[in-house]
Amino acid sequence: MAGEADAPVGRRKFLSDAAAGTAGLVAASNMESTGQADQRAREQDAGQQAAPSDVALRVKALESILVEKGMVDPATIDAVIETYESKIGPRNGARVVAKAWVDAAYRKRLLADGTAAIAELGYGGAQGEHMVVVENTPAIHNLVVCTLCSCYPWPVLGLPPTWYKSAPYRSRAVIDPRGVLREFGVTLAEDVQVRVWDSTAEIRYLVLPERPPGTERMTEEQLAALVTRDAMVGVAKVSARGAAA
Ligand SMILES: [Co+2]
Repeated sequence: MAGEADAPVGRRKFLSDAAAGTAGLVAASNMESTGQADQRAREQDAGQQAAPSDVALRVKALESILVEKGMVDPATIDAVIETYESKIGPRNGARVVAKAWVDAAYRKRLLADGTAAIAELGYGGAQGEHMVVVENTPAIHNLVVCTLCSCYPWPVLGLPPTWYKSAPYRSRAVIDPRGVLREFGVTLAEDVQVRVWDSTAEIRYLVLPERPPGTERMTEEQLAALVTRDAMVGVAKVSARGAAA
């Protein structure tokens, strides 16, 4: 894909690494309620018939015909998808994060009931997903994964990136979250606790990253421009560097 050429080594590794499968890792994550486990079992049943959906096959067929007839350039399609993955999609989440940084009452509502607080800004899932927002602090780092498929908080982040759907990320995020974070360029001190959140069809997690130092005088809009998709999945921190002041 167009965007992968300049992706960090870590992401490319997740795309190419044929390491461990995911069997048995759900228990290892050790943090699911019974309800989530039931949902997980249903997802797993569905996943075992892992043929592409009818819609996916039709889309692929259409794309092939358009490319074959020279009507579209595959690089253009990739560029559009990349835009939705990394630019347009995550802007909703970035606005949620920036508002939480500048408005203490909103932050409190967001952490207490993510679904309702996100809906206040006009974002919500048509499928009724429950949104849970988890806050990074100097002592706690949160990381989001879907161990079985690619459940993702799409109303606030758009389309999941390819690495998020890759088997190596899905398995290693649970087995070795610190190692995964290092490959994304995030090295955490030993005393920082890492929490891994396993998304389901019904519960989607969004990370509220730490507000970077040196941003005290920024407006909500300027802050939103700093917030990246990766930071809201928990594989990056938000940096004030390179900010449009
Ligand atoms: Co899933």
